[in-house]
Amino acid sequence: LALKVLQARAEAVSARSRELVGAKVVVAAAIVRDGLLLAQRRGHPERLAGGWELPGGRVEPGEDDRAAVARECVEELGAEVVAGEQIGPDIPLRADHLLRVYRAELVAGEPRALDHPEVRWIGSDELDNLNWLAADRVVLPALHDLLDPP
Ligand code: 9L3
Ligand code: MG
Repeated sequence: LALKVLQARAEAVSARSRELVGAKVVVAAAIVRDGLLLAQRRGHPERLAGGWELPGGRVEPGEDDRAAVARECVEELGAEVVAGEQIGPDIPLRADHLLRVYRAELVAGEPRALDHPEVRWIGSDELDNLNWLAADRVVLPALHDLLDPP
């Protein structure tokens, strides 16, 4: 319990310091169903096209991280999810952005690629073979644990 309290406090402090330095948060969803993870191939922008990622996007001003995960999944996948625990560390992106990945449970709808060219359900044996964006690669160990609990 003490550990939980400390973790919650550390999180509150880091959220506050992000606000103070103006870092913007990008969230992504790790959606697992039947032992498979949903991955998305980006079509835009040009610089990232062809790279694979966990679906998601920028948190809007005043929006909660988990609300942003849910909104992005509706926009990009046409599916409803409930965001749970963060997976892996905060990952620095270009400039003043950081990426946070949340585990997300699919609650309604069948994910479809609405914003990008392709979504695919992948098994743990395929995880390392995709052309992941550099930032998303950071959570590969955590994704392996998610698909194949140690
Ligand atoms: N990004 C990286 N990995 C991800 C996501 C969802 C996003 N899993 C990066 C790509 C963009 C920026 O964050 O540079 C904003 O994402 P989006 O709003 O273009 O999806
Ligand atoms: Mg996006």
